[in-house]
Amino acid sequence: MTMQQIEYSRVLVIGLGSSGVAAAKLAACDGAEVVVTDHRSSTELGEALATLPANTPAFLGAHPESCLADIDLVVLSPGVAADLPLVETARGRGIDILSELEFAWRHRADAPLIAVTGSNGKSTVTTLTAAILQASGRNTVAGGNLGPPASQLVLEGGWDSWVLEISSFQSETFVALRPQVGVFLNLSQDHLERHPDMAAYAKAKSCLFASQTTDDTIIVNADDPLVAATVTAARMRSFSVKNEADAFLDGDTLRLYGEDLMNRSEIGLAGQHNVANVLAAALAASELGADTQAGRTAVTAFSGLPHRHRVVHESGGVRWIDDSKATNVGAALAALSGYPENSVHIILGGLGKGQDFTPLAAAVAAAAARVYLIGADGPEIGRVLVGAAPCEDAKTLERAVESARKRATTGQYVILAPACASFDQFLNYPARGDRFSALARAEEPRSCP
Ligand code: UMA
Ligand code: ADP
Repeated sequence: MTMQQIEYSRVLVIGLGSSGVAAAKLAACDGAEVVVTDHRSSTELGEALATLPANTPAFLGAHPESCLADIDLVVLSPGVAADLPLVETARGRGIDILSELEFAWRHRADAPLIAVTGSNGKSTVTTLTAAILQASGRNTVAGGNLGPPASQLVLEGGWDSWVLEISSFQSETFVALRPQVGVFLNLSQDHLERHPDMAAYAKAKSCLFASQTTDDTIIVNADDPLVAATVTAARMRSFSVKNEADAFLDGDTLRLYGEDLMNRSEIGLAGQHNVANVLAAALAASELGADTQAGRTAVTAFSGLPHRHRVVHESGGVRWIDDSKATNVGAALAALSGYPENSVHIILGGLGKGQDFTPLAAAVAAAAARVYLIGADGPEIGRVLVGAAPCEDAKTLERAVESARKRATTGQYVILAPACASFDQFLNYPARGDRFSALARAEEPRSCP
């Protein structure tokens, strides 16, 4: 099998989550011999194994070196670290190594790709960009980090252009992936549990633009100096909510290349950050020929994705907002911005991923009536918020909601925007958000476990 610049006949796929399984199926469709490995056992993997092509050799429970025998390509799931010993061994032997996303892309390098990265807003911008292109009559699909995996999109086929959300886990091992349009939304601390420091995280993000040429476009946030300074050969287009740019907010009007796009009141999503997201999506879609009117219609119809700052309940004049996807400090700051002083009961905490929580203090002081701390790193957040607002170490979401219900009064908000990952107490962020919604809607106070 020959893909763009790589020939392979026997591939090892590491990790059997959604992307690994899709990559294994895609490799089998290529006619390659497929071998898989996962550090979970067959019992833990359960259904994932059943969905693999029949008789796929599987090394489970560990990653033994023997699984590299005769392998000429290794495909990495995003959750697999690039310095895993098995990957280092493969590298030492000169075996080609590709992330699942680049493996998929090499099957469809002919199709126009818009690739979206940044610390926050990727899923929103990816979804909106695809919606604008679809409204303009293009046969565009969306996927990548927000799912479905890129390999799954290739297997399904039937489209002519794609918009992929790219995480730093995916881009850090990019070799030649070259998006016709790259979008860089913003950069703030995240995933320091995986990347050794902020410089390494930023470098992993910038790999998305490294193979672009002067024929390609990079769309950058002019309001974020780190992003605006990205080094690339691609022609640069910029968006801003502060100053004039290719797409910018002019008073209450969003302008795209000097033309009126829409009034900000037509955007169905709250917050200045979502104005920035709309500007980025409009610019990106315009690179593939999107129609301005269709773009306006698509943006107006878009009511946001679940668990991203959505009102899930209202009772007694108190609004309950699920922003469980605010898994880093940058997103929690966006969640707090624009609320009046003393109006927000905010739930913070979970797994902090090595972040510095200090920037939260000013935003909490400006908007919060009270803070409810949960999870493993709740106490660490409490330490930086001393003096900013009254803090309560609720420990669990249940206790936090119960306490907030007693204290929040008409005109106030209870917001779950934890600035942390959820894995210490929940399966994932959607499970945390769903639990919050269920607790919010239960009018009777619940007893604590
Ligand atoms: N595994 C190993 N060895 C390792 C590490 C993991 O065998 O050293 C195995 C695990 O046992 C598990 C499998 O790998 O069976 C999991 O692989 P994965 O973590 O890559 O999970 P997938 O289900 O393939 O999901 C991945 C993304 N996950 C991560 O980046 C952690 C999903 O993003 C993405 O939706 C999916 O591919 C489709 O592209 C999730 C995510 O949390 C939502 N992303 C992070 C974020 O958004 O902040 C980056
Ligand atoms: P990502 O895919 O990068 O995680 P999402 O669109 O899923 O981005 O949003 C994740 C979180 O970030 C949510 O809490 C959302 O409200 C917030 N958010 C969305 N866009 C931005 C932005 N441009 N800047 C800061 N925070 C944002």
